[in-house]
Amino acid sequence: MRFPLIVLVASVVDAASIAASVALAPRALPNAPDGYTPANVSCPATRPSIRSASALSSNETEWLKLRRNETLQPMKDLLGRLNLTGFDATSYINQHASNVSNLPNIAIAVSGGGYRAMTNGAGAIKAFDDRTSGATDSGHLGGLLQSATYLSGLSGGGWLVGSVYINNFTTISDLQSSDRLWQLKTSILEGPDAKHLQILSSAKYWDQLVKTVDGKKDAGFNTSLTDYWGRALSYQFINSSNNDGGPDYTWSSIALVDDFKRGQMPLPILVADGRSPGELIVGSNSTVYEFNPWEFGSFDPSVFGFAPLEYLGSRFEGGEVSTSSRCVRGFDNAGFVMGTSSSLFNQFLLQINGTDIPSVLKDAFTDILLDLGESNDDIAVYSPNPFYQYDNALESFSTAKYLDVVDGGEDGQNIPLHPLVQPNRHVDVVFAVDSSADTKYSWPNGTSLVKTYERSLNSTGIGNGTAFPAVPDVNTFVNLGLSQRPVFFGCNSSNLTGPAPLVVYLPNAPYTTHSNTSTFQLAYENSERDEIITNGYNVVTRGNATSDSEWPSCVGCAILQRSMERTGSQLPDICTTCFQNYCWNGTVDSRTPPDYNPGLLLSNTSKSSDATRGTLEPTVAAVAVVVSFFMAM
Ligand SMILES: *[C@@H]1O[C@H](CO)[C@@H](O)[C@H](O)[C@H]1NC(C)=O
Ligand SMILES: *[C@@H]1O[C@H](CO)[C@@H](O)[C@H](O)[C@H]1NC(C)=O
Ligand SMILES: *[C@@H]1O[C@H](CO)[C@@H](O)[C@H](O)[C@H]1NC(C)=O
Ligand SMILES: *[C@@H]1O[C@H](CO)[C@@H](O)[C@H](O)[C@H]1NC(C)=O
Ligand SMILES: *[C@@H]1O[C@H](CO)[C@@H](O)[C@H](O)[C@H]1NC(C)=O
Ligand SMILES: *[C@@H]1O[C@H](CO)[C@@H](O)[C@H](O)[C@H]1NC(C)=O
Ligand SMILES: *[C@@H]1O[C@H](CO)[C@@H](O)[C@H](O)[C@H]1NC(C)=O
Ligand SMILES: *[C@@H]1O[C@H](CO)[C@@H](O)[C@H](O)[C@H]1NC(C)=O
Ligand SMILES: *[C@@H]1O[C@H](CO)[C@@H](O)[C@H](O)[C@H]1NC(C)=O
Ligand SMILES: *[C@@H]1O[C@H](CO)[C@@H](O)[C@H](O)[C@H]1NC(C)=O
Ligand SMILES: *[C@@H]1O[C@H](CO)[C@@H](O)[C@H](O)[C@H]1NC(C)=O
Ligand SMILES: CC(=O)N[C@H]1CO[C@H](CO)[C@@H](O)[C@@H]1O
Repeated sequence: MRFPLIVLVASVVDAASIAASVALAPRALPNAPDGYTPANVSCPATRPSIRSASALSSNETEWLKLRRNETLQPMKDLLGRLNLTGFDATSYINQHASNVSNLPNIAIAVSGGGYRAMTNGAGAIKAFDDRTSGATDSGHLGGLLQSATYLSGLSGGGWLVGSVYINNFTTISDLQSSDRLWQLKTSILEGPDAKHLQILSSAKYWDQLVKTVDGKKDAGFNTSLTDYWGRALSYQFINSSNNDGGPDYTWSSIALVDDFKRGQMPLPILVADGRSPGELIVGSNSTVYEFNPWEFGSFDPSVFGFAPLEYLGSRFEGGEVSTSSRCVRGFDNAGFVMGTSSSLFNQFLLQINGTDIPSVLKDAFTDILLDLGESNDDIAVYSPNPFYQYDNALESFSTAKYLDVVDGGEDGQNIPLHPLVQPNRHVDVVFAVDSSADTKYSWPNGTSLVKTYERSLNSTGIGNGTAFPAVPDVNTFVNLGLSQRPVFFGCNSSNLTGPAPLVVYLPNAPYTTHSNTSTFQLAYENSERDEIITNGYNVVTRGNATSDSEWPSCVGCAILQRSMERTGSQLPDICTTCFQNYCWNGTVDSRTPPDYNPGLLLSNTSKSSDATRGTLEPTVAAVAVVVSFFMAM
């Protein structure tokens, strides 16, 4: 009953603000009871409770039946387009459709890295989306998104996933042509481009923003910098018709959208890390949390439980909301969830001494850091802790009154692979888009994969039964060019320590533009934004197969490998060449490489090497504004 009512409310809101209407209709749903402020509501008949992470939720299990079926036609179409000579995609899929679990189970993961990651990742999603004009032409990869079961994002990659899902599974092209969303010309610290929209001045923006957070604070909830950060992000990523950053949009409302309920889009998952009290640097033994549309929680042994996302903020004790308590809704604000996954302000602060900025600013920042550190105010506070006195959780988690949750990349696993290597999810292949800034000039060097691999080695501890393909050290990545072109890891499933997906590593590289902007560059002209998106398109398609005409076929081989192994089928002939060219074969070269500073890979007319993107100029401006923001508080 609730769903139709909500739709009604949404359309009333829309009608009231037709003047501000744009091409993108607002979705998921503005269904929070009191805007940004979490509010008491009556508990549903089945009171919300914490469940063990030993299985998938019944919600996900039921939904997967629909989704896996929905991927079959897109997969036939995609594989049919990938020039897999001698392979009949339709008959293979039809032959196994009665047992869908035999067919490929595809996931896509988009890494963190601020706006660089959002835009480079957007290029990947644009290329994978069969709704993008031209994306189903020969040499392209459109339809991979429609074939995927899961889409995970973290930090800047989470902004991308959030922008798509909160706005009704919109396309990247529509986000690019929107006059309200993804407007990065003015930095988030100034707010939406007032001159352009004539709606909101910076002062008004900050006023609105602070008031909404005050509402949460006044209602008795702990707030932190992440609340402000998440509110600010929302003005760029949520197309609320009131131009108020959609304070009433929840992440859990994604589960209520009709197309999602019918399994017509992949399952979106955002990742964040846990940080122990008093800890400043997140170790690789951190707890990795996920937000899916139904739940918040972790498969890690430290928590090993999931809370119903819609009722986060309720007072759980021992896994139950006591009959004397009311339930709370509206805590899982969509911007707050995106902000949690990207609470990079503390990373930012931690790196301040390594930058060239004037010492005056450094000192100011160090003071702020001390203040924030002392009150633990530089993280997202999840209070009350849903895992309070929850039996499965470790004592340090089950006794905490609140959880500290931080940017999903802080443990070094900057690609959100954790949800996708859970054995219960049975993922066959992950397309892992890496926009990390590992090297001096802000290119990836495989660090993220190394971290995830290392974590999996402690299978009885923090790895908790997960497996991951072997990957080489970061020096090898650079020396062998494995961070400059796609590489497959885990091609040979018999060389794994347990069931694990084949990983198609897609590192950011300069195909048509230098897409290595600083993580802390906060303002982008639309032209620069769009060039990086196009570059990302070229990264995953290898320049629409101009760098290697066999690349599309090789993507097909990666998709099919695990499935054909299960069904005892023979891979198409071309896969032999593909695996020779793209599978890492165990070779290492661990010598320290020279600085990695590649020139453009596709254009011969353009300037040679342009390292300026890696310098810290934009940071100075950003820091100055951030300082004034902190000072103003
Ligand atoms: C959301 O998108 C779907 C598919 O494009 C469309 O049918 C539906 O009308 C859209 N919903 C809203 C509220 O715009
Ligand atoms: C999730 O599953 C539970 C139990 O089956 C059900 O009560 C609930 O409505 C489901 N949630 C959503 C959003 O569909
Ligand atoms: C599977 O998906 C197809 C295409 O969307 C649909 O027609 C069919 O009813 C679905 N089957 C099941 C069992 O859901
Ligand atoms: C398809 O593959 C064949 C053999 O591998 C090759 O000769 C042909 O050029 C490819 N076609 C396209 C459109 O890439
Ligand atoms: C992670 O390791 C650090 C340092 O060894 C330790 O202090 C901390 O308790 C560990 N955390 C967990 C959750 O095991
Ligand atoms: C930066 O360095 C100074 C001097 O070494 C130190 O006092 C300060 O705590 C450092 N600040 C940060 C943010 O690490
Ligand atoms: C790789 O990246 C890490 C940071 O993620 C950095 O510390 C290391 O120096 C880099 N190494 C190379 C060879 O690029
Ligand atoms: C494995 O994980 C456990 C629990 O998190 C920890 O106590 C142990 O030190 C870890 N072992 C290694 C080799 O990292
Ligand atoms: C690949 O196709 C996309 C989308 O049509 C286009 O923007 C891009 O320029 C193409 N890349 C190359 C190298 O032609
Ligand atoms: C393994 O790959 C390296 C390059 O990465 C290549 O030089 C070597 O010949 C390959 N070895 C085999 C056995 O294919
Ligand atoms: C095979 O597994 C071993 C042991 O985990 C590892 O050292 C090696 O690099 C793996 N080879 C490949 C090609 O993944
Ligand atoms: C496979 C595996 O090791 N699973 C463990 C994960 O952690 C929980 C909680 O500690 C254990 O109960 C599982 O056995």
